[in-house]
Amino acid sequence: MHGRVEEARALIAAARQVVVLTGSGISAESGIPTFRGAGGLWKGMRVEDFATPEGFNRRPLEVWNWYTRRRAELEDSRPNSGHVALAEMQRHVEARGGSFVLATQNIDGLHQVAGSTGVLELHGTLRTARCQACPRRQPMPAQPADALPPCPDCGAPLRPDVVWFGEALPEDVLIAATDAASRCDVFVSVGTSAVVYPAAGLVEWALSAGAKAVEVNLEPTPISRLVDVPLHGKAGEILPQLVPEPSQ
Ligand code: BJW
Ligand code: ZN
Repeated sequence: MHGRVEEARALIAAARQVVVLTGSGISAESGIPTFRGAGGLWKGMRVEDFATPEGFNRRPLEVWNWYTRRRAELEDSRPNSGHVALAEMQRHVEARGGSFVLATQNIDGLHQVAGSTGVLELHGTLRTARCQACPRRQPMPAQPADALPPCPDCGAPLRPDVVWFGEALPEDVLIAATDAASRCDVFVSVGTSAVVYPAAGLVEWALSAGAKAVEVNLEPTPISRLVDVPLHGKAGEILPQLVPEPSQ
């Protein structure tokens, strides 16, 4: 494992363009549950009820309040050493004139709190709600509601500003992530089961453009056999070891 960590660090230290894709595993050490697997957010729940537009249309208030509860839990969450390492990695790559793009499937905003900039939020954000009818966005409340709040501009009901199954990802964000993946030298996948598309396809864009790929995940995933350097362990322990030394 040690040698493989060195190998990954050397790839990142030499890269001109680095793309990192993160998933819920990077926030697990901040106390935010992942989705799948034992102890996951969806354990005992039907995904179709809470993560699809149909589920929201069937039981809007129940889904809305599931998100207000998650918003409230975020108040006590802080970035962990994995988030901090990625912010440092960005500063390092940019300081030597390279480009660094961080695309995340997470809606918790912890990368930005840790200091990452230009983060591409592929699945939206828990920090805002949006109107179902007009462009209005406003802070997502952390208190449960008795009725779905109306949009102050047009009166239509608000919804969480996230991307559910069957919905398109924000077009500009997806284009930016795909472009960056297709141009990078090194692609790093962190804390994701790599099963949800189109995010899970970004590594394939990178590999087919000739990039080297690194995976940091607690357990093997469908992309483990595709990547050059699979690293299995906690993101909060491995990522700090991948940040190049200041002189590198
Ligand atoms: C650690 C760790 C530690 C733990 N350190 N690691 C058939 C084939 C292909 C695609 C499809 C298909 N049928 C349908 C589709 C499309 C569908 C899809 O991909 N489905 C698959 C599941 C089959 N995709 C979509 O619908 C997307 N939209 C789309 O395709 O639109 C097309 C379209 C175009 C034009 C018009 C209309 C439509 C949208 C996907 C949206 C996903 N949304 C969610 C919910 C967001 C809001 C919320 O948070 O509530 O996003 S679902 C959920 O999964 C969430 C996550 O971002 C996403 C990914 O999960 P993630 O982050 O990977 O979490 P886990 O739990 O799965 O994995 C965590 C990993 O971390 C594990 O491996 C652990 O081991 C590891 N770990 N601790 C390191 N300390
Ligand atoms: Zn509105």
